[in-house]
Amino acid sequence: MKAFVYNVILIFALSAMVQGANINVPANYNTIQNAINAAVSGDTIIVAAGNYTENLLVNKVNLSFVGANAGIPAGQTRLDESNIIGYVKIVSNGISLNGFKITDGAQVPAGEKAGVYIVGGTSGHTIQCNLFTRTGAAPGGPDQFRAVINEFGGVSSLLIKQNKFIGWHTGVYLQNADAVVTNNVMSKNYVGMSIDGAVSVTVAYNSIINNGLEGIGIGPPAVTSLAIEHNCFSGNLTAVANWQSVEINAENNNWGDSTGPYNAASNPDGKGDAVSNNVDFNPWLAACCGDPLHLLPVGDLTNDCRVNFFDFAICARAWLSIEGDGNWNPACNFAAQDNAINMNDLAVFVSHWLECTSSECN
Ligand SMILES: [Ca+2]
Ligand SMILES: [Ca+2]
Ligand SMILES: [Ca+2]
Repeated sequence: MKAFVYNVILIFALSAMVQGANINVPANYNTIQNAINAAVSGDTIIVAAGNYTENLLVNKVNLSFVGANAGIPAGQTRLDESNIIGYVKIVSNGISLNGFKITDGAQVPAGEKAGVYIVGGTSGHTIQCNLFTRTGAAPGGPDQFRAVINEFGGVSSLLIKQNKFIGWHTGVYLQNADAVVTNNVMSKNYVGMSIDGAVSVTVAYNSIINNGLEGIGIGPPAVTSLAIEHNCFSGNLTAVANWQSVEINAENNNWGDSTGPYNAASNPDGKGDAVSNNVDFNPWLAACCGDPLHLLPVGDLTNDCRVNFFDFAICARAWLSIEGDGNWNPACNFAAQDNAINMNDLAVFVSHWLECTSSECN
């Protein structure tokens, strides 16, 4: 009995340690860096709306940064911003940055010009619901500022979600990364996204529009695993430019026109954005949901921008199939961690049930 009580106390003590403390800026510390310096692993730093002209060094593991717009996608109407004017340099694992505005970035010493600069070899970061803006920079000129960049040493388990990138040389620059980039808006940059040497990268459900040179540029070294799917491209000089040797999987995107992307060899009648050679873009989505900011919802297999019984019927046929079966349907493998259509996938599907993303719905 004594041992049991001791273990219960120990578990409570450990869980209290895991949860960490909340530190408020400016109530507890008047700068974000002072809050980081005072924090320990696992703490949450809550930053009120306001301007913070600081370059941040994040050097404690498992810190969460919560801005005034945490949980509000950056493409939507926002509250007053927690605005970091400068860069955020991440040198430790497990960092979450949620709900900030990052303005202009700055030169990272011995690094790049960046908004968020992730040191090579780190893992487990989430960059979510942040508005990355740069003003006064002419995309395509000498300006080389990247909103988010990881060092060439690679990064693992990086999630970049529901952010907006506008006015940068490059919105997101991944190098030898293991990352998921989803539900972001990349607009009016020189390059929306650069991907060099993708170890395992998924770029899905993003609006990639009006970028001056490329929506997505893929460079050497040769990619290991890269999927570009369910994105809406429009108004980019080139939507996807492949500069390395491995063919890129870019099926099931919309390219700004129902006739598909333009490629002189493989789709000369395409009226959408141009696509380079060595990109598999067929089949493509005929339309987004009214405009390129309205993406098809997860779970919509009939491309009507609604998740309903028509979609359910398609996946019901594939229920309990595994890869290789006659009724296997990879489009129903929503939770992709296994090669089976099962409860994991149904849970994802149900979470989107009756979702409608058409411009007619909001
Ligand atoms: Ca194909
Ligand atoms: Ca549907
Ligand atoms: Ca599955």
